[in-house]
Amino acid sequence: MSNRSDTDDTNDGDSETPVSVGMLGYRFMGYAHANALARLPMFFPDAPAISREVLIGQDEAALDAAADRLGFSRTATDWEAVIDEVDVLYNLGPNHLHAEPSISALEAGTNVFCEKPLAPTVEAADRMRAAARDSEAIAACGFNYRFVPAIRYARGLIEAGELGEIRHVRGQYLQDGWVDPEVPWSWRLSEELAGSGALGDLGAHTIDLVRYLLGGRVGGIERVSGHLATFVEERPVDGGDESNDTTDTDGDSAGTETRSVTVDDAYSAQLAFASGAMGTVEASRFATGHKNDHTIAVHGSTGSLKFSLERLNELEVLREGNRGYETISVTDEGDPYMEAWWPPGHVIGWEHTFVHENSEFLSAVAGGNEFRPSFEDGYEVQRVLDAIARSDERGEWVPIE
Ligand code: SOE
Repeated sequence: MSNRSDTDDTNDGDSETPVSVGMLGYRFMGYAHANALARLPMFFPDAPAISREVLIGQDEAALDAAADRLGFSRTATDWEAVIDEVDVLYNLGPNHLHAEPSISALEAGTNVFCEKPLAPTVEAADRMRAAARDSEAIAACGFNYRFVPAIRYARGLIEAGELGEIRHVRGQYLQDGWVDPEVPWSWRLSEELAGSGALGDLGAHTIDLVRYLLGGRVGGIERVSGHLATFVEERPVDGGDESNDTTDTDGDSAGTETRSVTVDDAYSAQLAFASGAMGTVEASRFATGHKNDHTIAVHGSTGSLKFSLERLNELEVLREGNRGYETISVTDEGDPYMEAWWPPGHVIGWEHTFVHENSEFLSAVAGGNEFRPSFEDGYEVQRVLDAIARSDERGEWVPIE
């Protein structure tokens, strides 16, 4: 791997020492975050300079090619050998690899950005948040939908009391990437590797948004009633490495070997808040016709709001006294993050949420400031996911433990 001079995302020859980044994982989330790092100097010049130092993975050939495309100076196949050589470790690996590298990095004083869900289990998430508490380093959990301008705008309306007393929140995360039973097995279908299916992969986002938007206004989730379902119990194994993320492969299964699906393909749950407010949340990987359809609605005593990721530049708001919803284009200069991009009305996309998230996280690292969502937030989400799964097993409401 040749060393490169163009992998330092320095800001206009800034003399500051770049924040060095090690990135574990180089598929879907690797591209999302490496793209975000590359955009920072141009659109968020106040963010610290970044050096894309080392890309970490198992398959050396794939790793080399990925390092070229993602702009990393070198590669490594052993995360333990490099976690104390960088300022930040991005842990973008499969869920079962979230705990150990993140904990080791924090113990070495290295800042950590770990993708969601924080861990496959609430026990592992608890160990991760304990390591973050014991470390001076910053520990972030990758709930990128907090960094959608319309979501930030929505939170401002709720916080300002524009909706009045909160009565309902309802969230859906609908995809259909697994409807075809021939889509090969992936680590995302294994309870041992992922922890859960749609519940943790998609539901984690929704539960985090519920917490982020409603904050202290509903007194937290007290108990839940959950239902999980698996529609396809076996899937073909493709020729690639078993941790292949099927969303990244061509989906052709080479042989006749099959492997069991040991997680949910869909979940639904009811949430009871301390304030008496009600929540209804669900996610499915079998919502035929829905590609990445994350929606959330909040209904209060004097108003409501509705957000859809498929129209992420807009927010539908019903204000007191109006007969119907108004559709607000959250693209004005004064709207969250929008001054970094284009004139009003020039819409942004899914990938921009990662640029916003990384600018905030890396600025917090450079300034030694708190960053949210943290490992504490990731742990609180994991407690809710765990309760939903326990409720499904018992067939009754269960408290958050
Ligand atoms: C699942 O396909 C997935 O990639 C999630 O893992 C991501 O968190 C979500 O943003 C998009 O869908």
